[in-house]
Amino acid sequence: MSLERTLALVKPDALKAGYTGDIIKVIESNGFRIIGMKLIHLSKKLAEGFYAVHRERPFFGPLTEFMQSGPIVAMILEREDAIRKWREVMGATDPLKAAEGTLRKRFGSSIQNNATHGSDAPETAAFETKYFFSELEILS
Ligand code: 3AN
Repeated sequence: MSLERTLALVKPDALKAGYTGDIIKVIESNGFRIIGMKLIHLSKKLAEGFYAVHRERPFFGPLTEFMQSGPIVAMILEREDAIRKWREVMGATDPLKAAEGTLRKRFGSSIQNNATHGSDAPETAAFETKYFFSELEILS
């Protein structure tokens, strides 16, 4: 299988609680190469654009409010099967249902405040990596 890229976010809850270092350690120990990384504080508008696919969902307002409540770390991760593997490392969306040892189990506190984000398919990974990074900011 060839190398694949995915977008990873450390969400405001996890950054505020001081888990960024632990999360990066897990990323590196799982064989991902970090090829882009930045610290950002999203505006409400940028948070809404990022989650536009969810705009009809009842949790859209609270979710975008949460995502602009504090700074986040955005990263592009590269490895074989990166999209599936990163979602496995993060665990289920709901920390209560996430497997033992996963990031959301360890660091998430609710289905909304679930510590990390990962793209869910190649098309979303392409959209999401471009949303946060220009070509100049990505290692080759
Ligand atoms: P995932 O991030 O696991 O791919 P999605 O794409 O279904 O999950 O949801 C995007 C984000 O929306 C989640 N990471 C979570 O923060 C939030 N979310 C999803 N479902 C709910 C829900 N039922 N209530 C509140 N927030 C939710």
